[in-house]
Amino acid sequence: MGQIKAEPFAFPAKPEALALIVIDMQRDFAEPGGFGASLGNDVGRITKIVPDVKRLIQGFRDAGLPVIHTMECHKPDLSDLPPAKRDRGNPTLRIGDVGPMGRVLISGEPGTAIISELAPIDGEVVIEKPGKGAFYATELGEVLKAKGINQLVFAGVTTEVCVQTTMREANDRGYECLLAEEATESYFPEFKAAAIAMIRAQGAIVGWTAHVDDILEGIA
Ligand code: TIU
Repeated sequence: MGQIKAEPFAFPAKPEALALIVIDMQRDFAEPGGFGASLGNDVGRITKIVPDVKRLIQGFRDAGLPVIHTMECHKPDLSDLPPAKRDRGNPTLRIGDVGPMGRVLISGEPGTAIISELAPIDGEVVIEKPGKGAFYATELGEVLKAKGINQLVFAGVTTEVCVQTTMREANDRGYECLLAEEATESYFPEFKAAAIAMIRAQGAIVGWTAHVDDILEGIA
């Protein structure tokens, strides 16, 4: 492993320091009846990336590199859900309400689970996060430090919300960040395109972006 072909220039991958973070590939964002759909979004856009996310995860597993999963969710008593978050967005179902897949975005509920095709395997870390960013109010920073990780490849949803927020948090904490373009998606194609452009602008101001094929070739 060495360089991964990327934009705006090659990503200097270090095998001992690299992990994959798969953000919020949960039923609540990808299936009808969940939180994403309740906000009025076309969740079919999210399911289309599943094959690319799956082969990226498999590539990291095959290379013996860590795969870390995140889930946006809250405690059943909603004590980690600020009213400002619960009240916003005018969804038909609010976080904590009972929907067709159980209580929306609540830890342990069926709709909160990672979709079955991308389920974590034994030994993989799963971070439950109450915010859009995966570092806020979670153990992610300590987990990465313990593993000696300082380079992160990102996949998951949505590109401009939880993925970009987490990349920005990671960038400020000193991690080198690479976004896998076909393994992330937004409900809004123009937002995905804009997020990719702004991440890699100004000489990788937030990080790099790369195609899944080039990442898999680089870590093989
Ligand atoms: N609504 C939306 O685009 N995203 C979220 O609420 N969460 C994540 O991005 N995971």
